[in-house]
Amino acid sequence: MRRDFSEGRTLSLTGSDTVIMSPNLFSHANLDKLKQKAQKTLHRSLDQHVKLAVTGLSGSGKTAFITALVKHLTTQTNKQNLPFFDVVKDDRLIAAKQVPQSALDIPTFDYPSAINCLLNSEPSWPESTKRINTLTIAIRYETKHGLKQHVSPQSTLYLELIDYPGEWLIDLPMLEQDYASWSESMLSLLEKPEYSEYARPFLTELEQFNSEENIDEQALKQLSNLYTQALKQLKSQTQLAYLQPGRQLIPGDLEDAPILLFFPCREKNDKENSQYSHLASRFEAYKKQVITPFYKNYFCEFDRQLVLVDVMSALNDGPQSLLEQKHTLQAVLQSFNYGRSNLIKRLFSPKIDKVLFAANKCDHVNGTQQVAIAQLLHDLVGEQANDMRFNGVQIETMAMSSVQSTLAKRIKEGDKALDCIYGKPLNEDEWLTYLPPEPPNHFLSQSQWPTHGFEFISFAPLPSTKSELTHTRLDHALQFLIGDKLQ
Ligand SMILES: Nc1nc2c(ncn2[C@@H]2O[C@H](COP(=O)(O)OP(=O)(O)OP(=O)(O)O)[C@@H](O)[C@H]2O)c(=O)[nH]1
Ligand SMILES: [Mg+2]
Repeated sequence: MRRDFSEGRTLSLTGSDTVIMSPNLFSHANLDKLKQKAQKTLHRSLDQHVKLAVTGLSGSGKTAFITALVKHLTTQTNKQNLPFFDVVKDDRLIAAKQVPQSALDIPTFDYPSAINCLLNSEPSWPESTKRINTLTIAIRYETKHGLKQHVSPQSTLYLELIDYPGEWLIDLPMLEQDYASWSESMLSLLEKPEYSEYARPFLTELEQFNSEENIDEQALKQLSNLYTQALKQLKSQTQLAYLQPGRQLIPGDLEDAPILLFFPCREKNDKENSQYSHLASRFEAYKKQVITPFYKNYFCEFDRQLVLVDVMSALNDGPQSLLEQKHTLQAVLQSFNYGRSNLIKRLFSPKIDKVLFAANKCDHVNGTQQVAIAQLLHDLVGEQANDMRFNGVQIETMAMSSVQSTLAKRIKEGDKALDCIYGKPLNEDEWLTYLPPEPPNHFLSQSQWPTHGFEFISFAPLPSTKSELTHTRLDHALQFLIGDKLQ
């Protein structure tokens, strides 16, 4: 049924939908408005929000990655720069820009400072992160397929990123422990020969500590400070990352708060008002009031996850470090995504469907060696990756450098060509041509370790030309992490 609009009263859109129209309402202008409104509503419903968890231990390169991502998406979106990022390759990326974040209670990622460091005439790395912060990037693009293309040639993807001190990530496995089991695991670690020298003042004082006595805040504070000192020493002198509680290293807003004043103790004592029970209740309070809200508020509901790993620093430090890195990654990943305990299940609703493991800073080795670095990482996280795949998560492992610090340089030595790297070592004035040691492509035990160990050098970021950054495989990473959301 269809009547003349100018006179009519009734318009049948489908066989059953009957809409009563006033003739003077139904001018062309109004029809256009209605169309626009309908399109806007559709656009809005087609816009997508993606929360990307940028995960990694302290110093793994989270802040540098976020800075590089913002820089490349906002000002360097050309095919030469991001050839494997489909939306750029297909000329469909319209523009990307930072937009107001939805979380109003945490600071905004300080992109201007971070990018200034990297683009400076004497480039330097952004500072280590001291507080949680966040940033949202809106990416407007032309759609490619199906329904979207039919109704709307454009869509927007809101990409939400969170940056935080890597030390805080290490606290997550504590949620599955009670004070006694946590104490046992931390003390066994500190007592290992390679770490005990850094923890000696704390361990010696702990021997004198009587956990049965009534609460003595002063004594607890003193031992707690010694424990924090031990953690700080281990952080600065070794590559050990499993240092709990993370807030004793980077307190954020909790500087000097009593909730941080606890340490591991084996002398179990259930007496009410004993030092031990006081420590145990502080430990539980830390879990409940610090760790749980942090993860609940900021870490649940992620869609995608990037796990950055600095394998070369662990190799530099020796076999024990590599082993510790493997264990730390296992512990964190297990509880992060697919914790088996009910508590973790209640805390998170894991909906992450893609995880990228990236051996970061791969420009510390030459192009051929980068393959070995990616294989080594694959070996380190193999078990977790397998669990995730079993749970339906898509996994990829690659070697990447979000900000490049070296150039490839081939030099001749007699008949041989040597694939070197060229850059300015951190804190040095002279540029260096360096032949990196051959990295292993699988996990090495102590007995397999080469006699002279490994020496990979860290470099300052490359000076930028035309205020642009360079990268290694950042485009591959972007394609894997969000490429499918930009179709
Ligand atoms: N070559 C290279 N080095 C990098 C890269 N990203 C980070 N680095 C090095 O790693 C250091 C730590 O990087 P950050 O980005 O601060 O690491 P983070 O994970 O944010 O560390 P926290 O804030 O302490 O948790 C930098 O100071 C650089 O020396 C990269 O893409 N390439
Ligand atoms: Mg950081």
